[in-house]
Amino acid sequence: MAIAQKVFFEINAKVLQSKKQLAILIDPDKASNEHLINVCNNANQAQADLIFVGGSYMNSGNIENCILEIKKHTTIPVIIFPGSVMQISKYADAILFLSLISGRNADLLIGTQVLAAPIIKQAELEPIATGYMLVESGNITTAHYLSGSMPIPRKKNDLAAGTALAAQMLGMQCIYMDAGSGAQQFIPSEMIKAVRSQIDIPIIVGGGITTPEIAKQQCTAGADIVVVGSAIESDVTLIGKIKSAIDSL
Ligand code: 1GP
Repeated sequence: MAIAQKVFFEINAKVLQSKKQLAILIDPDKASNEHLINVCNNANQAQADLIFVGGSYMNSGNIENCILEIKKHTTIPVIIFPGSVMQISKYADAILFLSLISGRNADLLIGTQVLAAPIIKQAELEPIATGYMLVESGNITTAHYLSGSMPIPRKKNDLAAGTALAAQMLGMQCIYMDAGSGAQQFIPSEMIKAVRSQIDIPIIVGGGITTPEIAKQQCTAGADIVVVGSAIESDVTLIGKIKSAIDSL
């Protein structure tokens, strides 16, 4: 039997109401329990929409403990943003079932998914089919390096739009445009606009979003969900500030 698409349904309902969403990205390697509690408290207060958990390169292997700890302190949906097939846990609410459509690395287009699919099914975890696009961001991020793939050049708006359109035609549920964690340059607004003009499915944008102004700009360009990771690691009060900024749109 197919797994219910509860989390995606909620995401899409907000998209249909043109309500912009904030996803907080937590890297389990960098999150002490104290930090997690702090993030959850701020997220609850700000009514953040989603919590993503995962990392391109994880050393500690404690994704499950991290999710369980988050679950003790919030009811905000927890979605795994997996860096590898090892990052699957039945305690999350959903998982971004990613295909790296900006690259030409067969393993990350379909290979890893073949390994992960039975594990996700057994865990009764909701998969959200996501076309994942890495975009050139000024520096080589961990995701760029580990994927062994070329990101989309930041001025090639037509390539980005065509890639996203192909993903929609293939039946993917959303697009994730990522400059990579700690990116020097966030995704250009023009590129988000070009992608938005071609597709109807939700657009997630992340990488290098460090201020409420940038988050607002990315939403105005067409992002439905902005993902903020690194900046919140150093300042949890940004959760409330970014959420108010995108709510004002
Ligand atoms: C990375 O999009 C996420 O995959 C978030 O990036 O850590 O730069 O916010 P930051």
